[in-house]
Amino acid sequence: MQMNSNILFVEPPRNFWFVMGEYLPPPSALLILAAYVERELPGIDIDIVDCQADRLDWQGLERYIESANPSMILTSGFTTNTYSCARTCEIAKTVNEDIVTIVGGIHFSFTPEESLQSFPEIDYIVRGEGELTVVDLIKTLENKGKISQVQGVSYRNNGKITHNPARPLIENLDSLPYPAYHLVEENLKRYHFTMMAGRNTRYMILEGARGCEHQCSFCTQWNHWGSRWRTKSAKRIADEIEFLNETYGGVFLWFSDDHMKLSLRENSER
Ligand code: B12
Ligand code: SF4
Repeated sequence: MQMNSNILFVEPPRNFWFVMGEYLPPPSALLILAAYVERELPGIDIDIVDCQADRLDWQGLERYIESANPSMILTSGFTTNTYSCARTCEIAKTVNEDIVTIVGGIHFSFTPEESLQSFPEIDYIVRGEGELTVVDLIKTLENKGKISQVQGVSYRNNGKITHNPARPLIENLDSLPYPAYHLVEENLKRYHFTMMAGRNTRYMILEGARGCEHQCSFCTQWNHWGSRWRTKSAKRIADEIEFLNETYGGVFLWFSDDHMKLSLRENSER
């Protein structure tokens, strides 16, 4: 299929977590999603702008969007980053109101109704696991198909907020590609976490597993991932570590796992 979209993943300017001292993290969720979109929709032109690493403020982001001229922008938010995601979408719409704005991540997954009410600049919210849904959504937008058939999406339909049914989770996490660090290769030397590994140690994030079976009342993660713990195989995790280290010189590798359950990867090769 010929794809015309030019999509821009945006890591917006953010406030830092002062408790953790001085650090610059890679935009892990965007790298994981971009890798999947790139593999499944090879005709699509994909770019990632990381405003932290490129030291872009809001004006800089606006200029970047103007020159990239994307047809869609995608951004990701924890609760603390909600306003920066909304502002990113607002800027995109100021540059060109035809740019389709898509957000996802933990905060928007839990608050789709409230978020679509509060932020008219957001067109689509991808709830929960993003890979399959975002590919389906991009294809459907490209083909001018029926958004009502895209599972896991919330959106405005003739002014009415609509929440399509949830999408089942991916059963085999080994089927996911490695995160698309090649799309931020220029920035790799900048990612670091001083308190954990020093100023000059290359910091990368990878996933071994998603979710958790416990249900701590203060935690959003178990609910976000359907109260299940799914893991990649031990071999896949080892291959991914080797790949990040050998290809990109990643030395401080931070596992994003909600629960490590190291001893319980019993179905995996050791
Ligand atoms: C690594 C990490 C960090 C790193 C930085 C990460 C980064 N990339 O910027 C550091 C250490 C700096 C950090 C800081 C903080 N963190 Co933190 N962090 C994590 C951790 C462990 C992994 C994040 C990750 O990469 N996950 C893997 C990705 C793939 O998962 P995901 O984001 O959910 O994405 C999937 C879907 O949600 C969806 N999706 C996500 N985004 C998008 C976007 C689009 C467009 C689409 C279509 C889909 C989509 O698709 C993805 C793939 O399926 C998570 C826990 C976790 N396991 O997620 C906590 C977590 C995100 N952090 C959390 C918190 C609270 C914080 C802080 C606020 C802590 C504090 N008290 O100050 C700060 C915020 C700093 C800031 N201003 O950004 C909470 C957020 C809870 C919430 N309700 O928002 C989490 C969930 C931990 C927890 N158990 O509660 N964090
Ligand atoms: S991820 Fe941690 S805090 Fe959240 S439910 Fe599981 S054990 Fe509890």
